[in-house]
Amino acid sequence: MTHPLHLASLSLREIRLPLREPFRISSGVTTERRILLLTLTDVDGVSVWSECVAGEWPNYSPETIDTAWFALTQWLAPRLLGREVASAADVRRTLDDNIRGHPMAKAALEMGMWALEATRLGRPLAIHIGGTRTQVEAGISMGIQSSPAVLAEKMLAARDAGYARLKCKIAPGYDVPYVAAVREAVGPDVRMSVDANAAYSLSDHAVFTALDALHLLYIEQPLAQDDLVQHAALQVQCKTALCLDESILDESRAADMHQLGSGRVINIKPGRVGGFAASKAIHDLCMARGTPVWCGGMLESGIGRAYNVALASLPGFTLPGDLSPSARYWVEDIVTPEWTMHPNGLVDVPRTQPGLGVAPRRDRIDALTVRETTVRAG
Ligand code: OSB
Ligand code: MG
Repeated sequence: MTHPLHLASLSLREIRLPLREPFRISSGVTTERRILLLTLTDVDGVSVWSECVAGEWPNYSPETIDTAWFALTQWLAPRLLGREVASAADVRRTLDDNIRGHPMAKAALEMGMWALEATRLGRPLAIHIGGTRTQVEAGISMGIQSSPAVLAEKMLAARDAGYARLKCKIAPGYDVPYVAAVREAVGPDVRMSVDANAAYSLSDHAVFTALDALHLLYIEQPLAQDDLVQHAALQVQCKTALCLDESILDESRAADMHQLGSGRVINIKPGRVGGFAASKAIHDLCMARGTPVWCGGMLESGIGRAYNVALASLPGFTLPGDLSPSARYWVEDIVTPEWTMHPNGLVDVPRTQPGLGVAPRRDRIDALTVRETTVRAG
């Protein structure tokens, strides 16, 4: 079924892409993305693009674009260049062997190898990784705003645009009145969630009790990024499901979450867990236990989004993902066609052409590039 993959060169480039509006979370604000794009080329000259989702600053996870650049050029690319791997499913093991951490750097390479394999086999990426859906539901993730009224107005517009779920970023001082204003504006039936990005502690009972009254789908990552034990204590107190993002780094953490009762939903970001093999393992484990999962986002360009949409088409992704269309983030994306959302909140999964299903716009990418390097076998 699969054929060996043999990488000949890996190109890295950094592009700068300004966001249409600043994105503020509890731990910092992003106004312009510094995006690391990879081009993987095999010995037959077949070439695919992938994206590393590491941020500009280590405020979500320890990785940044600069640590990923270093890890990829110094440690990870040399693991794959000039040697055959039996299949994309084996890449994870090759990259994890005695190299700890750096999941976003690993994921960019590992997911690129899945796309290379799909392309070589003439298959759409989504189908190649086991996706079954033809469309996926998109939710919006809205940054912290200057007032409850401003947030409510934006979320009303998002509801009217068709988003299947509205997620508000929260932080101490920017929580209950903000989320209550949104609930009031959009009505009782709209699916809503909040994401604290680890900004709270167990002593914040009052906040969680008030959120419990707002009928949220889940509260995402309320407590520390490396915690499972305190989340379990909080889940006992909260009626609302907890959803873990930062705390789930692989399938063993997902199993621990189930064992400890630290949450009832998982946000799978393939970058955070090291790629598609790990994402699929978490997905399979959650499906077996009846735990819903959804695909998170990291303000990706249209290249990274292709990978997220493919992942979200797996059967266990039963909740809307952070899969907003291109125009939510960028004046102009770097792929054609751009990603769009139907008025009912659905995004089409590319299922006809081999590979990603969108074409990177080479001229535009060249014009946005601020640095570039190529690593070759040798
Ligand atoms: O916690 O989900 C998060 C962006 C950067 C860092 C962390 C998060 C996010 C998002 C972005 O919520 C969602 C998107 O890409 O639309
Ligand atoms: Mg999150």
